[in-house]
Amino acid sequence: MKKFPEQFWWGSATSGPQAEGRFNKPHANVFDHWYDIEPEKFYNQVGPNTASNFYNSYKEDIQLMKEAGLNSLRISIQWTRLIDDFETASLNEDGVQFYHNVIDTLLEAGIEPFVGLHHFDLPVELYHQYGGWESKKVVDLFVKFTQQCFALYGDKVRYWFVFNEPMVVVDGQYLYQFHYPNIRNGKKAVQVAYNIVLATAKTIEAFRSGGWDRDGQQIGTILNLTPSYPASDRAEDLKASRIADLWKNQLFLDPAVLGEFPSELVELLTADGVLWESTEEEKILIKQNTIDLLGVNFYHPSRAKEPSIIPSSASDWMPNQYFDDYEMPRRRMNVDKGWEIYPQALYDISLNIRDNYGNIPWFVSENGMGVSQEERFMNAEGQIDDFYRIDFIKEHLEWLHKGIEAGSDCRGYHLWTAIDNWSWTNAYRNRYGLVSNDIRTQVKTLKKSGYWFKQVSENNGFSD
Ligand code: BGP
Repeated sequence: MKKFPEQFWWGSATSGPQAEGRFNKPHANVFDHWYDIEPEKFYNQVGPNTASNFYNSYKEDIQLMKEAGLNSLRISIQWTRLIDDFETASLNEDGVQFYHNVIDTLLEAGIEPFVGLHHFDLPVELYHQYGGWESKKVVDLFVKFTQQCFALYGDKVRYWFVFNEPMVVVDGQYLYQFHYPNIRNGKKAVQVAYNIVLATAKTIEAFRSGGWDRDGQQIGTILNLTPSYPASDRAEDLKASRIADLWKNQLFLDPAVLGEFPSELVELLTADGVLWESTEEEKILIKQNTIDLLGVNFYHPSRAKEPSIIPSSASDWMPNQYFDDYEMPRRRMNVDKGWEIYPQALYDISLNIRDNYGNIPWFVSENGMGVSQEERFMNAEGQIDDFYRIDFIKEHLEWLHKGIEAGSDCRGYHLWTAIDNWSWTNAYRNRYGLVSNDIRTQVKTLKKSGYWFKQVSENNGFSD
């Protein structure tokens, strides 16, 4: 039997934009807006309008989550639902009440609410008016919004998370064009990364100076870590992998946990003429306001080889001028999603956190397997027999368990996700849930993995 530490968080993550639907929301975020103007960019033209209808069905959904054994759930508060006026952070009462209801229902069900404050859902008005995360003005408006969240829900919520996967915001919006506004501008990307780090530190500062940590409440952030492995031992590949790691992982991990950016990366960006604009005062703020708890989203590793692109000037700067993706022969793939499956990386992450990040408390805040057309696995009883998801989770948990045995302070495992939900431009193509959702009828049914997960949670582990 593989037993996990006592009070281990067995749970899942979801997000406001992917679950709630746009019902009664006073503002549009960047995804809402993008869907309004270019619906053809979304799989089957399905947008975020209904999502998994959580706004209307949160009570029933939370009941299903309980049936799947969750003892904790990460939700996110949408800036565009809670706030009426972004400049003053005045409140939208319907939004205020909705999040009270959700948090109360979770607590009544014995599910600990973990609350995120930004899940790719920048208000589009703030992009059009100020350039979004390019602007430090937006950083300050965001902090005002988070202070409202702490004041409203701070007595009920023990675990707060400032950002979800900031690297995806940088990559999607500013480099590789998969989030609105789909820009390609390396210099802006670097400034946005910095501004998000600054926003994280300023929010943590506001949380602590406001006394919201008074009863042991903690604040953290959620990073998608993708350990980098070199294609070979050749010096060129080793260098490529080192820089990939600096950019993809350490850029956000180091300031969050250690309070400073990796000097190697700062030197590289300086030499290339693309370093962010910052002040000495901000540097101190970042140093002093590091996280209590780290959330790690792990889906796939990254493998790097010597790059092929040679930029001609600083204005063409892109981080991948330093590394190319390497497709290792015979690697295991999740074919539907196009991601490599490499559970051992969770062990490597565990040791990295133990050895290089002061063994900070952390948890797996997302991990999961997206599979298309899951109806093909429906059995005679009408249940989806997702044996592949059970195997996937089990293998990841085995490596995580080894990491914990080696002394890494991992406190939980959250699957992406409890109930099949809407996934950005992929909409409903790939399903991740322990519970299936028929998007035409919104009928939700536990999959085989849902029953299995409940046993794991109840036994605090599983047999080999
Ligand atoms: C993570 C996000 C989630 C979720 C997940 C699955 O990057 O934090 O919001 O969407 O990935 O990926 P996808 O939706 O692209 O299949």
